[in-house]
Amino acid sequence: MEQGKVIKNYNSFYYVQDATGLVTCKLRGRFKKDRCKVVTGDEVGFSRLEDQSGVIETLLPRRNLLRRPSVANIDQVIVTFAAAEPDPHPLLVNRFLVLAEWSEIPEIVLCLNKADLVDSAGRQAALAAYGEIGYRVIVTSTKNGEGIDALREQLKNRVSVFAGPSGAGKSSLLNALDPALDLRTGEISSKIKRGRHTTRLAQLLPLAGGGFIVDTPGFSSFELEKIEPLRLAGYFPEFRPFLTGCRYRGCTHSHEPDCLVKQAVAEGQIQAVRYDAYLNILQEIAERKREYT
Ligand SMILES: Nc1nc2c(ncn2[C@@H]2O[C@H](COP(=O)(O)OP(=O)(O)OP(=O)(O)O)[C@@H](O)[C@H]2O)c(=O)[nH]1
Ligand SMILES: [Mg+2]
Ligand SMILES: [Zn+2]
Repeated sequence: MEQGKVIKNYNSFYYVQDATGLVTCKLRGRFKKDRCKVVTGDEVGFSRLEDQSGVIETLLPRRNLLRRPSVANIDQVIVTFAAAEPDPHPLLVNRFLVLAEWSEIPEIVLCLNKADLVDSAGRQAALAAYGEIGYRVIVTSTKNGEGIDALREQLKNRVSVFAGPSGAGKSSLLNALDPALDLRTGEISSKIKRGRHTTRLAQLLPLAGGGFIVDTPGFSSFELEKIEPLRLAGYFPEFRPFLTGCRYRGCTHSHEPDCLVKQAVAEGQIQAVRYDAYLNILQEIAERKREYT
């Protein structure tokens, strides 16, 4: 049996990349009744038919899985946001960060794009805020080329997903990295995006220098309701040192007295904007839970 990576899934066809090239595969029947879904990014074993097409026989264990779009085995997420136009929306950026942490993506990098639109004070503020948490921040501009080489280096030989608000410049960045990708840009209207022609087709696009990237549509809202409320704080890396030692076991770090997280916020060790994002998501999760139970 041969082995390869699913780079695209369209209707019932799976395009599997192996060392020799791209093989068009179908699924062995038993996958269908197992309700075991093969998604883009999966490593699979397949057998070859006479016409050189393939049949997927086995699904190898996944390292992680991102939902919407469904992509497996991601090495890193590049959370992209604009320094201006649209103005950065910290809650939205923080939601993307939580989504990536929850999905167990090994590396999370921020990309501050449209640096050409702000002065150095504007970019320093954004850099400091996220750098303090411990995330790497790459500052880019597709208009003057700043940071494109650094980004290309970060992507080399890895599977990277670009996520972030609509209009941040994700597709533009990918085109700047590799003009052969020729992705569509500038469509900010979300109405168009939800139209019937817009399949949320997640595709691994090979990069010229090695590696794959996934461009995602800039959804402005997504649900984090599957997160366990008591686990949420752990998805904020800078909260972790404060998570053991609150007075109450099962402290949600919201209303309880003698809470080390709240104390860290008061002392400036945790940024207020991050704590606000935490409370906001916590409330959303709690409401959903009530609806379902
Ligand atoms: N000034 C400036 N404009 C940029 C930059 N990068 C992209 N843009 C512009 O921002 C707009 C949106 O860019 P896209 O690449 O389509 O943004 P996106 O993140 O892919 O958006 P969605 O696909 O809707 O999620 C386009 O008009 C781009 O020309 C940049 O570095 N500086
Ligand atoms: Mg785009
Ligand atoms: Zn607490």
